[in-house]
Order: sequence, then structure tokens, then C-alpha cells
Amino acid sequence: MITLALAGKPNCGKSTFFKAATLAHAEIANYPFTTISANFGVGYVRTTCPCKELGLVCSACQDGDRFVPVNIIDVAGLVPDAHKGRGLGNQFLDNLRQADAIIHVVDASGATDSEGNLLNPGAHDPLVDIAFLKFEMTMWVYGILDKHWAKLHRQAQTKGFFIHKGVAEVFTGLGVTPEEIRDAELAAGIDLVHTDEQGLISFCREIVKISKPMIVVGNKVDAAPQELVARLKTENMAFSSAAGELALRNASNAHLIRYIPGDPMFRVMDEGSLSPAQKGGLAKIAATMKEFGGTGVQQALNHAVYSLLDRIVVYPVEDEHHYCDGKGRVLPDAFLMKKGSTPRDLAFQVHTDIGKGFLYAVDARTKMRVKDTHELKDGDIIRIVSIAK
Ligand SMILES: Nc1nc2c(ncn2[C@@H]2O[C@H](COP(=O)(O)OP(=O)(O)OP(=O)(O)O)[C@@H](O)[C@H]2O)c(=O)[nH]1
Ligand SMILES: [Mg+2]
Repeated sequence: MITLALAGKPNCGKSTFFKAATLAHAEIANYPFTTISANFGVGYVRTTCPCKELGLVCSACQDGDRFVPVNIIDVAGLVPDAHKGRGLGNQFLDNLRQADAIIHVVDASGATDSEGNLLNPGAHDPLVDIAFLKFEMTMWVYGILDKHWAKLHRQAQTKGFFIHKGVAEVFTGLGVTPEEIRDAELAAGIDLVHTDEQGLISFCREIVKISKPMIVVGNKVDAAPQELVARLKTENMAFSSAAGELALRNASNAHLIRYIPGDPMFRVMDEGSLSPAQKGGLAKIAATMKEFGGTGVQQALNHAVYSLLDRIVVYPVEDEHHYCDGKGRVLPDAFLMKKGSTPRDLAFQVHTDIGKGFLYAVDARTKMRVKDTHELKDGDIIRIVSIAK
């Protein structure tokens, strides 16, 4: 399963975002280092379920909106020099190792300093925080490489030793391939065997870019001064109100409103049942959603999975005529596959044995066999025929 990590300085709203996205328990408080060890939970990316278009009755979606699970990690707050052990230190960078992509949460209201201490709104420039996280991650990766560098460099003098393979082994935990090592070397404009410390740091910056795609989300937009928002809107970043999303999910669970995560707006079920405080709170959230097209939480998760990680949703079925599995469940599974995947890749994703025994695949919409090399499309419904059961 795909894993997304929420990273950023203390007190920017990571745990609030996590709680809103997963509804799992997480401590939230208005001071730095509330989270001491990472929280792990399951959130969802949203897509349109094919059942509507096909006129099917499916029990796996909410009225045509389908939610596909992803792991989410809420990492402890990171401060400048975390790679040297400052704040809660280095081990928390290690939580990022497991992540396929990173959602960098920044405080777009500018009301916290680099360490997460409270300031007046707008007093801190959130753009400073974007650069800091990239630097900390680079130095963390460099720390890993540096530990092995003397040995690697010695080995590089011997015949038949491939430095790219050696470095890739050091970065196994990051899932970097020897080809990507070569790409990073090229992008950094260095020659691994003959470079200096600065060269290696540039190289590590590229490794971070390749192995940990990142989206920056300006959180707390509901509390951000207008001029700051106007300036941040010119930057390549998304926005969220994690507190707003959390309130909406709770209100929806209490049947006060109708809201599907990712909707651009919610609807009040029964105006009369709301207290004046609830009405005021919801009106504030509605104003933010109107400006930003929603609370931004679902949008950020979707962006991370569909754009940064290039995933599409594919539905494997056992019976292409009824679009169901052996037990008659319609469209029971949804898999997040990398763009460019083939039916054989899907078979392996379903189960290694199914992949090994893969014979052919059928497109359930056309009932036609598809080639092994067929590139799966978003929303494809595929029957896999395999000698394995
Ligand atoms: N106005 C506003 N406040 C928010 C939002 N998200 C979080 N907060 C508040 O920001 C404070 C910090 O939230 P947390 O979720 O604990 O922050 P964190 O990043 O997990 O903090 P650490 O665990 O200390 O690193 C709390 O008082 C939250 O209620 C938001 O979208 N809008
Ligand atoms: Mg936290």
C-alpha cells in the first residue's frame, strides 16, 4: 500500500491533518512537539467509481465516490538542524524513509516561528519553512551516505566495482535504483568518484527529489492574513484548513451536515438543530471552502497519489460479465497502479502467485482480451486469467 508522510515544523497542524484524514486518534495542541512518536493511520484517496456509469449496484463506494486506502504517517515536528539531533532529532527523519511521497505541511497563517512557537499572524514567512525541510532531508540523506562513504570510495578503486550499485545499496531503505543514482549524479553535475563534500550534498539533494516527491500544503488558511495568502498563491503550493476538515468530518458523522471528503462545499441537514456556535463555526469553514474550492485535505492526498506518484485506479474482477468477484461482490477491489502498468503488473499486485501464473487479461467493458503490453488506464476493470487460483 502507498504510504504518505506528513512532515513539517512543530505546531503547523500535521496531527490535525492526520486526524482529519484518518479519523484515528492523535494528540493535538497549540504548542510545539505535541507529537513525540509518529502516528500511523489509514486515509483515502477519492475517485469516481465506475459503477454509476455502468449502471451497477456496488457496495464498495459512497454513492459513486470511491475511497481507496493509503497509509498516512504523522511525523513528529522537525526543527532546523534536526539532522544533527536538534529538537526531537534524527530518528524522526527516519520515519520519512517509509514514505513514498511527502506532504509538507506549513503554517500559511505565519503565526508560528521555525520552532513552532506562537507569533502574531503573518509574523513568520512560511516560504522559509519550505527551504528548511528540503535542507534537513538533504542533510539526513547525506548523513546516511557519509557513514559509508570512506568504504565506498576505497572500493571504487578496485576493478569491477560499480559505484552506482554500491551507493544504491546504501540507499536501499529509500528504494533508489542504480539508474536513479546515475540520474541524480547527472542532475547534480558531479562525478561520484571524484567529487568533494559539496558535490555529494548536491547529489543528496537530487536523491531526495527523486525518492521523496513532495507537495507543500499551506495549512491554517482560515487564519491567514489576506496579503500573505495573496503572496503564497503565487507560489507552487496547495492550501488547506485541516481544522476545518476535521470539524466537517465530525459534523458529518454526527449527521449535522452532508459532506463527502473532497467536496467543494457541505450542506446543513437541519438548520434548527445547530447551536449558534456551531452555525458560526460552519459559516467560517464555508467561507474558506468557497475561496479555496474545499478544505484542501482530500485534494492534497489526491494530488500526492495521482500526480506526484503517478497512480491510476484499476479494478480487478473475476467475472467480467457481472463485474464481480467469485462471491458476487461488484467491483470489490480498487488498486492504485503506477501509470504505464500492464495487466501482468496488476496480476502481481493482486497476488504473487496470480502474477506468476498469469495467462491473459480481459477488459470487462469490451469483454475482449487485452495484450500483455496493454497500458492500463484509470478506471479500467480487468479480469485476470491465471493458472493460480
Ligand atoms: N486555524 C487553524 N488552526 C489549526 C489548523 N490546523 C491545526 N490548527 C491548530 O494548530 C495547533 C497545532 O496543531 P497540531 O495538529 O497539534 O500540530 P502538529 O504539526 O502536529 O504539531 P507537533 O506535533 O507539535 O509537531 C492546534 O492548536 C490546532 O488546533 C487549521 O487548519 N486552522
Ligand atoms: Mg503533531
